[in-house]
Order: sequence, then C-alpha cells, then structure tokens
Amino acid sequence: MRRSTGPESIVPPAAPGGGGAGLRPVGAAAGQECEVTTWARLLGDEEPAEERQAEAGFFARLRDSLGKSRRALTDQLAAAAFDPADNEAWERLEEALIAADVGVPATAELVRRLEARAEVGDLTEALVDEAAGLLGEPGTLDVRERPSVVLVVGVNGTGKTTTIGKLAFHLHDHGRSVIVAAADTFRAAAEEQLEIWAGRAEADFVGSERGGDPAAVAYDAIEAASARGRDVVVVDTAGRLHTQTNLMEELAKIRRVIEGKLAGAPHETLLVIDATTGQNGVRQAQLFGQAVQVTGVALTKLDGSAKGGVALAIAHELGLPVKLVGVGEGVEDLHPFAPRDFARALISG
Ligand SMILES: Nc1nc2c(ncn2[C@@H]2O[C@H](COP(=O)(O)OP(=O)(O)OP(=O)(O)O)[C@@H](O)[C@H]2O)c(=O)[nH]1
Ligand SMILES: [Mg+2]
Repeated sequence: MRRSTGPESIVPPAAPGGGGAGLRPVGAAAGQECEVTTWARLLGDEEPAEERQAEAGFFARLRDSLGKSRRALTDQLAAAAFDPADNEAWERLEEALIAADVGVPATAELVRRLEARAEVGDLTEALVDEAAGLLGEPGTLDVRERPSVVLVVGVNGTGKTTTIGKLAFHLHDHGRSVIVAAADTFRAAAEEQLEIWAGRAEADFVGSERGGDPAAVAYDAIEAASARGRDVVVVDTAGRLHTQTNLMEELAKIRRVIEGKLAGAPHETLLVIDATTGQNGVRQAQLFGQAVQVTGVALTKLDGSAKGGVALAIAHELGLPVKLVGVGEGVEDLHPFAPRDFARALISG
C-alpha cells in the first residue's frame, strides 16, 4: 500500500539550530536538557537522529497544553517565597498540589520527599525533580511479538477510538502493519469512526454486524493478523453498555477470548483516561484494573485540562505507567509520555 502522508507532515519542524543530544526545546530554561522521548524509543526501535531532533519540538506543545494545569498549581505558590521553616508554606504547597488534582497520597509523598532533602533550594526545581521521580522512567509499548495485541479500554468519550487511530498511524509510520478491530459493537457510529481512522493509518479494519459479539471481533482480527502476517492488532472497545457491570463483564470476556486465541496476548492493555476528569480518572482506573489487567495509561485531552496533575496520582497511587499523552484531536497530538518533560511542563513551564 502506498503511504498518503509522509513522516515529515506529522512531526513538528525541528527547533532552529538544534541537533543531537544537546537539543534544547523551545522555551526550556538555559541548562535544562530536553528528555526526548520518541516513538522509536517507545516501540523499542533504533532511534534515528532526525526523529530525536524533530520530536524535541513536542515539548513546546506539551508546555502549552499544560498551561491551565500549571496555573492551577503555581498560582497559589507564586504569591510568597517558599520558606521550609514555615509550616504555612508547606500547607500552601499541599493545598496547591491537591487543587491541581495530584491527589492526597501523591501529594503526601511529594512533600515527604521534599522534606527529606537537606535543603529544598529552589522550590520549582526541587518539585520538578521529585515529580519526575514519582512519574518513573519513560514507558515502552510491548509490540515485539508478531502479531501483538493491544487492547484499549476506558469510559465512554475518553478518547479511545481517536487514540487508536493516532496510535495505528504512528505504528504504521514506524514500519508496523496494523489491524484495528471494532469490538465496540454497542454504539451506532463507532465502527464508522474507527474505519475512517483505519483509512488514515492505512490499517486493515475488522468489524462485525451491529450488535454482534465484541469478543468475536477481537478473535477474528487476531485470526486475520496471523493469516495475513500483520504485526499489531489494536482492539477498540465500548465505553458504555446498559450497565457498568455489563461493561466490565464484557471487557473481561474480550480479554479471556484474546488470551485463549493467542498465547501471551493481549501484550498491552491500555486504559484511556480523559485528563479533564481529574480524580474521577483515578477511580475509573481502579474499576477497570479489577476487570482487565491494565498495563498502561493513555492520558488524553491534556490540552483542555486544568487537571494534568492527575498523572502523578495515576503513577503513584495506582502504580500504573502513563505511556501516551494526547494533546489534541490531530494525528500528531498523541505522543509517548516523557516523565521529566511532563513534570517540567506541569510545574515550571
Ligand atoms: N481536545 C482533545 N480532544 C480529544 C483528545 N482525544 C480525543 N478527543 C476528542 O474526544 C471526543 C471523544 O473521542 P472518542 O475517541 O470518540 O472517544 P471514545 O472513548 O472512543 O468514546 P466512546 O466510543 O463513546 O466510548 C472526540 O471528539 C475526540 O476528537 C485530545 O487529546 N484532546
Ligand atoms: Mg469509541
């Protein structure tokens, strides 16, 4: 199949004068290196230098997207200089973190880590460091097996289908042949929406009759991938059924059928969380975690959210790696999660 879009059209232009490991993103403070986290790295591929260079520009987009969240966090802190000897200063810090949807356990942990420092020094810098530490290492997406299966779950409207479309596009852009499976047979327009994305990503599409068995769609897609020698199957699921219990039972069934069809599958189970829902997203993750074993989170709609701090709650409270972030509706708006860049964009800008 011929590509309709070249890679140069999906990556932002490189920063002028940038090159190699010393690249600095637009707007990064002097002396701060960009933690370039590329699609190649996420997928475990060799990393071409031009990809590192081009993706450094994503930091600027992330920083813009996290503007609202950053203001929610820093407005309260900026008013006074931080004095570690002042109890009220610590209380203000805690309040600011909780207001930014970091959640109580992750806030307590951040404060504990800051208090454990011999000296806090510049609060912003210290907080960026500790937040990055809490977020952990950049994640990877396990798509080494052929075929690999990525099951995508989440509440309705969080951005599952859109994220799958973008992911399929980037997988294709990195040399993977992809099949997308419309195992959301509940909603009328769901198939059509996924099929449009499949076209953009040059992925094969597997669907069913409306109201058909979602697990059977996943089964058919894996069978097709094996028969056609495709690399990755990405399975879209419903976000809403008649009742929440039905949904969880259905997802668990889809998972069981995938496991039964292909040993080791699903290789990834991504939970899509809408960042604008903040702490609600944490509760969703607990619920989905019980039904299907979630291996990572795609945090979407950071562009419209003031609750980006929820990434810290997800990482710390649930121990789930955030693997992808969504900052808009376009194909270039999905990006591998870079913990240090994220912490910096969230806290210091
Ligand atoms: N601003 C913004 N919008 C997004 C992002 N990701 C998804 N959306 C939008 O959110 C809306 C819902 O996205 P879908 O992909 O249909 O969500 P879904 O989880 O598949 O929804 P259901 O199929 O109903 O369960 C769409 O209008 C998307 O364009 C994002 O990162 N930023
Ligand atoms: Mg959908």
